[in-house]
Order: sequence, then C-alpha cells, then structure tokens
Amino acid sequence: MYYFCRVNIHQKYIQRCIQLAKNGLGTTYPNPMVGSVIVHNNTIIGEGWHQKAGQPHAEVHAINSVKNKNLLRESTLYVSLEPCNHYGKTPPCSDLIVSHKIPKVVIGTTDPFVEVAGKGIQKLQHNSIEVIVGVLEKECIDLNKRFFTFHNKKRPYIILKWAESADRYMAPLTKEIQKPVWLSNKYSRQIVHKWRSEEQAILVGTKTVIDDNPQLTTRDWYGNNPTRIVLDKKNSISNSFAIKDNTASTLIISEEHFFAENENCTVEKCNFDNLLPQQVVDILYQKKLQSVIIEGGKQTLQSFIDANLWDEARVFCSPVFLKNGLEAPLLPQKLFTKKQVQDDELKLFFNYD
Ligand code: AOF
Ligand code: ZN
Repeated sequence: MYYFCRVNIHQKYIQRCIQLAKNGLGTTYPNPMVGSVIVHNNTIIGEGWHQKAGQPHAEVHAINSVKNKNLLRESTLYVSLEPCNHYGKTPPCSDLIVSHKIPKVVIGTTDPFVEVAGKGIQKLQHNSIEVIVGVLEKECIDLNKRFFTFHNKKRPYIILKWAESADRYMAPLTKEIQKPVWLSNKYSRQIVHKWRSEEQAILVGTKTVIDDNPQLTTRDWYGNNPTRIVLDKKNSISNSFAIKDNTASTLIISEEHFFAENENCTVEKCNFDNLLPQQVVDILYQKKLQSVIIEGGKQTLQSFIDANLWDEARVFCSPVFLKNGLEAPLLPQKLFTKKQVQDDELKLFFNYD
C-alpha cells in the first residue's frame, strides 16, 4: 500500500522556507521576508530567516545554524528568494554559499530588485552549483506581494477596504442616523487595526476626515502605525483633527502649497484635476512606501478602482438593509464571478490572478 504524494520533496522544503520567512512579518521592511533551510541526506540540518533590514539574510542564519560545517559540501540549500549578489547593508549571500562549497541550491523565486534580479543565480551557476528555480513560485511571490509589486510595478501594493449593507450602501444619508452596529463593532475594528499594522501607509480623502475624524492608528491591535496619507485638495483640514496629532506621521497631499505646522506632518503638492490616483501612487513610490490601505470614502475608493490602481479589496458585508444612503464603490463586474473568497461578513477580491 502506498500513497501518492502531491507535494514533491523540493516543495516540502520550500514550504518550510515560507513558514520560516513569516517569522519576519512586520519587521523586515523594506526588505522582503525570506526563509532558508539546509538539507543533508533528507534531514534538515540548518534553518534561518531574515529578521530585520540591516541584519543578516536568511541564508546566513541557516548556514550559521549548521553545527558540522563539513556537511555543507554534501547538502542542498533551499531558499524562498534568490540569494543576493550585491553589497547592500550586508555582503552577498551568493559568495557565502560558494565559499562553503554547497553543491546545490533550490530557489522559490527570482528577486525583482534590480541589484539582484538573476545575478545571484548566475553567480551560483558560474561556480558550478546546481540551481533549481521556481519551486512554489506563486506562493513565494505572494509571501512578498508588497515587495514584488513595489519593484515590478513601481508603485505600492494597494488594498481597498470598506463596509457595506446588504443593499450596498456604505452609510446612511444623514449623520443623525447611526450606522448599524455591524459597520463598526469592536471585532471588525480590531481586524482593521491588524490590517493597518501590516501596511506602510493608510489613505483617506478629506470628507472622511471631516465626517469621522479618524485617528487611523493601530491602537486596538499592536505593531507600527502606518504613515497617514490624506488627500486634502484645498487645505481644509484644521489642526484640531486627530489625523494631525502626534501619534503617527501624516502626509498631506494638496493642491495648495503650504507648510504644515506640526512637525509630524509633511505636505506634497499635486494636480487634483489630472489623474490623481496615479500621481498619488507616484508620490508613495518616491517615498519608498511599499503598501497602502485605502479606507475611504466612496469617491476616493472609486477613483482608484476606475484608474485600475488597486490589488485587493476587503469588503465587510452586512445582512442589514439600509434602504437608502451613500452607495458603496463598484468593482469591475468580471471580478464578481472571478476569484472571490466569501465569508459571511467579509469578501475579498483580487485584481490579479
Ligand atoms: C537574500 N536573503 O534573507 C533577503 C534578501 O541591504 P541588504 O544587504 O539587506 O539587501 C537587501 C536586498 O537583498 C533586498 O532588497 C532584497 O533584494 C534582498 N533580500 N536576499 O538573499 C534574504 N532578505
Ligand atoms: Zn542575501
């Protein structure tokens, strides 16, 4: 009796690399999350992951963790991202692999960073190391979707978030009518704060600031506060709004040229009448922000959808009917039959395959 195994041996170890890499969630930025294992005679003899930008890469930790270094000459090194070949904050991992005479390297995916992109693989091959590339490639790219989008598309990874009623309204028409509890209960708030802590920036329009006076922080979770971005065309948000407090840094994108009075605020000028979403993502790219979560309102969300500048939409859906109100943003129709994860109250849409 035997079982057919769908996962081959390389996939098994790259899967372990991905698992190790995730230990770095939230601490490696602007570097990617990377995991590495070293296998000798079907046994893992070393493991490591990249913990923090400026610190050693995954392969260095994996190699250092091997007790008997002589075994490296008969081992395979697995790594979820192509070993680097440049002097950045740390020296090239490719040189380290060559110096330890590791005969075989299995890689999840190539590195999109121009300093590396294929050069790490070349260096290994030129030193007669057997290289296999592309094991669980999709999973390895997905692990670092922000890093890949930033380097390949020259813009941050863009997540849209909103809540809507069963009849697709975002809010009642008048502020006097309270939003139903589900639109903002303590559980949805906590998950939203967790999401915020995973991104480098959070963006809203002027109306959201003036209507809701949000803080846009991660106070119901933990981790870093993202940089707050507000589209404030006419510089109409006064210093009394929470978004201008000192809990996090704020970037105001405006048509006006003015100096922010608070030291945690900076201002960037933009032409609001001409392809605003593209100008905004260009500014975020220049500021090296690899991801942004857009939390509204309707006009802002819809402008990014219409410009096709989004990667993921996270929509809280309620069974409650509002019957009237501010209509929810509309995603392209094709997505409703495409990839969609459906939960009772949360739908996820992806703008890529
Ligand atoms: C690897 N293994 O674990 C990571 C890699 O400034 P540095 O020296 O830290 O280099 C950063 C770049 O190196 C980063 O942009 C990415 O291309 C690669 N990251 N490479 O072989 C790792 N974190
Ligand atoms: Zn490296």
